[in-house]
Amino acid sequence: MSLPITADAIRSMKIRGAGRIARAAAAALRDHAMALRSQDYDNFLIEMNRAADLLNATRPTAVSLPNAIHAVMRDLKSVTGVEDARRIVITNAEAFIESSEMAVRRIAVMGANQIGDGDCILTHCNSEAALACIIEAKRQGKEIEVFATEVRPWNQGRLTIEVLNSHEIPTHYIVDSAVRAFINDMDLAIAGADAVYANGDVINKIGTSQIALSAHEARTKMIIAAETYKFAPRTMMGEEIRIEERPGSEVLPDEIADKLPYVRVRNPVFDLTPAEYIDLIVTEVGVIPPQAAPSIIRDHLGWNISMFEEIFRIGRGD
Ligand code: RI2
Repeated sequence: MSLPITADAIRSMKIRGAGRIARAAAAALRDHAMALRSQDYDNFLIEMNRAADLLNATRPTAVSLPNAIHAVMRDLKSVTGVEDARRIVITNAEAFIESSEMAVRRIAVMGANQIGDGDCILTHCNSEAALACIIEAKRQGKEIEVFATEVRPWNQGRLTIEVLNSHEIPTHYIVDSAVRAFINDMDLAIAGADAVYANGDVINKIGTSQIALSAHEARTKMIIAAETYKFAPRTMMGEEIRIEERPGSEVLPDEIADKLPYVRVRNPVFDLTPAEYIDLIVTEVGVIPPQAAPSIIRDHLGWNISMFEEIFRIGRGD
C-alpha cells in the first residue's frame, strides 16, 4: 500500500486499532524508502521525514503511531549514504512489525493467566491485545463467557463478536450503557490501550473509564492489555496526550443535525482512565501495576535523562 493510501486508510479508520495502525505506518515507511529514487542522502532524509510527518498527523491519540515511526526512523542520522539509510529503514520497520506481533502473542499468554476457568469477562471495543488474552484462555481449555459492548459510534463491538464467535466463545452483545447492569456478573474486565501515561493513567476507546469506574465499584478486576510501545515517553515531561474528536456526523446524520441548530454533537473517540481504577497492565515484558509505567518507558522505550537535557537546552535557546 502506498504512503498516501496508508495515511488515508488510517485517517478514515479503514485501518484501525492502535497496534494495527503502528504496523501499517512502519510498513508504509519501509515501502516508501524502497520506492524513493533519490541518490542524495539529504534529499532522502527530507522525503522520509515528510512521510513520517504525514503518517504522524493521521490520528492524534494512539501513541503507538509516533512510537512506531520513531522506531523505524531512529539511527538514520548515524549514516551518510542513501543505501545505508534505506537499509536502516527497512530493517527497523521489519523488526518493529515482527516485535509488535510477538508482543501480542506474549501478552496473550500472560493475560490468559489472569483468566480463570468459568470466568465471565467484559471487553470493550476491538482490541487485538485484549482479545488475544481471551482467545488464549479458551485455547487452554478454560470455560469462559464474554460480554462485548457495542462501541458507538463505530460499532467496533461487531468486529469483536465476529472474532469471539469464530473461536466458539459464548458471547453476549450489549449496548454500551448496559455495562453497569451486568458488571456484578463479571469476574474481570479487559480492554486495550491507545496510550499509557507515565503515571499509569490509560487512554482507550471512549467508555473505558465508565467501565473501569463500574468495575471498581463492583470490586471487579480491571485489566489493560498493552504492548510497551503504547506507553507515552513524552508524558515523562508532563506532556498531555490530545484526545481525538471526530465529526459529529459519525454520531448523528447531518440531515437530522441540520434541523437542530441549537444542538452540537460531541464525539470524543477516547477517554482517560485514572491509574487508581486499573488493577494490572499486561505487557509483553510482564504484568505490571499501572504505577510501574515509568520503568517501562525508561527500560523499554529508551527514555533517559539526556533527552530532558536536550529539551532544556532548546528551552534556554542555547
Ligand atoms: P489494539 C482502538 O482504537 C481501541 O481504542 C482499542 O482498544 C485500541 O485501539 C487498542 O487496540 P480505534 O483505532 O492495539 O478503534 O489492542 O479508535 O488492537
